[in-house]
Amino acid sequence: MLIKTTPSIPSSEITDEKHYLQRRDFIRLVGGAAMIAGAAPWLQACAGDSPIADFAGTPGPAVLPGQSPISNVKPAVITTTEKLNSFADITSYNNFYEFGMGKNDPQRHAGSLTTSPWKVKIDGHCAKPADYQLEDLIKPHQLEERIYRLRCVEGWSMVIPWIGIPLASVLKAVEPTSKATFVKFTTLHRPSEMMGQNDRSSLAWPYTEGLRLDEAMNPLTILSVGLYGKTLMNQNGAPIRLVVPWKYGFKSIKSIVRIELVDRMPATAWNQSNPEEYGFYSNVNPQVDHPRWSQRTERRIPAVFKSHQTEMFNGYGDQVASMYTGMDLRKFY
Ligand SMILES: Nc1nc2c(c(=O)[nH]1)N[C@H]1C(S)=C(S)[C@@H](COP(=O)(O)O)O[C@H]1N2
Ligand SMILES: [Mo]
Repeated sequence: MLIKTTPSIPSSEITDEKHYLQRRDFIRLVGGAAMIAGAAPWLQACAGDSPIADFAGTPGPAVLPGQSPISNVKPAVITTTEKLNSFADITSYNNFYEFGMGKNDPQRHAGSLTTSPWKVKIDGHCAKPADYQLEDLIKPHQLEERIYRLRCVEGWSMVIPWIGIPLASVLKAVEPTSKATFVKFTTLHRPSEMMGQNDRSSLAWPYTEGLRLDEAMNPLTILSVGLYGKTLMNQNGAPIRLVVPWKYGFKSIKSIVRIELVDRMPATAWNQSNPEEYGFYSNVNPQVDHPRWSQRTERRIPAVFKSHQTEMFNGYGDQVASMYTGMDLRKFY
């Protein structure tokens, strides 16, 4: 599948906030035109194939300790015109059990994690397995901004302007063989810096996740290295994490050190810890309640009440539903 592009806008037109807002309007118009043509209306980038020099994604607050600015980002693929969550929301209300189970624990404790140098091993059923330094993994690929909803299985959600690269480009570079049918992801295991990993009662460490190969290759699936124009804060999964916007948030594994092409469905952290409540697929689905709560609605942070209707596939059905034909949407997977 291709992400459709339209002619590029000179960077001179998009560097300040006023023009940035105009660009958002432009994207909406492009979306309307594409709908008439029958293409996926919302999966539209407004840059050409070449990066826009110095564009860094949606402007955020000044660079904080531990962050670096990002440039040469392909402007947003707009999937939603909903209001973005603030940088403060996105970096203070987190799930990252390696740093504790409270929502504010990751912000308070994740600073202890050393994220540079960082290596990512990509191996398993592929012709060109590699041990990458993070920079070498990212460099050959075009950074893009992706504004996605994130829906946690707990019933809260946010809208986040991620910066990342398509996982498909990274996997193609290692040339998966015909045996590769699933992809397994593993988080760093370093109890000396991730104090939650000393707590054996929460999850089996290191945290692992998995996707079917076609899910991993879907153009919506990205490896994110930043948001709001800067590198990720540790609490969001620095320096590199998965983002799979049509699945519950726990599939979007943080601080990845290994990506393995495998030939069977891998064990995954939440499914292992409680298979009755957390499936492998875990596609966002308002029709299938969690055993302990409804999934019909969600609380959009920072709201206190559940006032948003949860959408099938988190609203990304146009792009992903065809991967699940034959699956009964009323069932738990
Ligand atoms: N390694 C690791 N990855 C993780 C988690 C975790 O505890 N450990 N929590 C998951 C859950 S439940 C959610 S909702 C998202 C939250 O991402 P955010 O904190 O960046 O919003 O990260 C996911 N990735
Ligand atoms: Mo979550």
